[in-house]
Amino acid sequence: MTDFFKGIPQIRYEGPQTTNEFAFRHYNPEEVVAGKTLAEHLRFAIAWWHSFAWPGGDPFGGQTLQRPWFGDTLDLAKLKADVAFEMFDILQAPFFCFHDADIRPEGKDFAENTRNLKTIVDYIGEKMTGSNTKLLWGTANLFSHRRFMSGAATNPDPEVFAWSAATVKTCMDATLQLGGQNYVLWGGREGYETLLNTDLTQEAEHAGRFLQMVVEYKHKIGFKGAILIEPKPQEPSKHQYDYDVATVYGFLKRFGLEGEVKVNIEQGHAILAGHSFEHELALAASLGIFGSIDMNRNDYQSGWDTDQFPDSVPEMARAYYEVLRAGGFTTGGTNFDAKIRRQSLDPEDLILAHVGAMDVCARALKAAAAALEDGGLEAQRRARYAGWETAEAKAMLGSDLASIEAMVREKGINPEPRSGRQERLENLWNRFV
Ligand code: XLS
Ligand code: NI
Ligand code: NI
Repeated sequence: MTDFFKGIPQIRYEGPQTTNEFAFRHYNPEEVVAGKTLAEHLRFAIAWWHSFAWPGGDPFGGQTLQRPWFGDTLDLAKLKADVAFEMFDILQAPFFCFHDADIRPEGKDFAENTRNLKTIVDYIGEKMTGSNTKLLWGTANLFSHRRFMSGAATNPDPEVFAWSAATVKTCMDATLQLGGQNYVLWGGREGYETLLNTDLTQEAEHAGRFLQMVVEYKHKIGFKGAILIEPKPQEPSKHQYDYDVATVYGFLKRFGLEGEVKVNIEQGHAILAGHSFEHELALAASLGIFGSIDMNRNDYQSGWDTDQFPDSVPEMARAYYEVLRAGGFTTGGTNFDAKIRRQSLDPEDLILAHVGAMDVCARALKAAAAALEDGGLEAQRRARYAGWETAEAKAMLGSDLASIEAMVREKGINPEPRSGRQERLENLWNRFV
């Protein structure tokens, strides 16, 4: 045991009336809602990078957080893992997620990176045998080190492509070893700063081939989890290729991967792309590529990826409504890709940020489940399209423009607009949140 979280009790459900800060007020992991426990619905995961590796910097200032495990040695990386598993236990967290660079010290070359990764993955594997926390997904950090400044798979330098492919192989091996349920690729530097030096065509070809290799390797090693792309429109590059769900789907189709790869959708990224979170979720479900979510929020004034913890039940309820309509998570879950503010120095801040966020998500999920169970919204959605249930309307889709023109003349078709009932539906929705 380390003493980092000394005095902080394990968080338990005490109900909405409790005034105990160190308790769940809404997240009762065992509570059954719509046929599953809240733990099974929500599948919460802790992000290693934000919670244990982030030093608290911003563009104008450096490190604010001083953690006893900061430093590039294997012993400190093990201490970091010890503290991580203590936090998972305090929160009863079902899952965690990691990048290679979050968990291992940076080596002087590829061989040392791989050795370091193996040592720490073995160590984490041992810790997992005595813990209830599982791995939701692993990934490779192909964006922080200076070698990736012009991209990883899309880098003009084939040596960077090679380094990146080799690194992803080691991270997929690590994810398999730890029983991970998904493998994520966020194209951190896959984009451009200026079109003046960029060959869009060639970069897309390389990115497509890279992803095919990932899928080939997944089958080769018998990894049963899902491969997930995480879309994001801007930041860090001026333009990111995996802009949003629609763009990623087009890319997957182009390279024949739409049946192999799904998406990990992040709240803040959806907003940066000019969409709502629920739009991205609904679209992914409709395209058959919904995988998992990164839960967070951005500050609505600052306009960049501030990765704060979610605090809005009504907004999250709209998101979970789409998750439930999509049939819920299979391999995916709710990963808190969120960090405390740089002034939140205390160990308690780290714990309570997660407690609050888990409660917000639980309330949102329960509201969404109640709205879905009520059925009123879905009945009205279906009623709006009821005209298409007639044989005549269906036959029209197999017809052609000239025949439809003849039909419109013959029948004297002259459509009368009908209310979309938006406010009435909003009122109905608001009964549940
Ligand atoms: C950054 C991304 C990143 C991915 C994992 O904006 O959200 O944290 O989730 O590489
Ligand atoms: Ni993000
Ligand atoms: Ni993310």
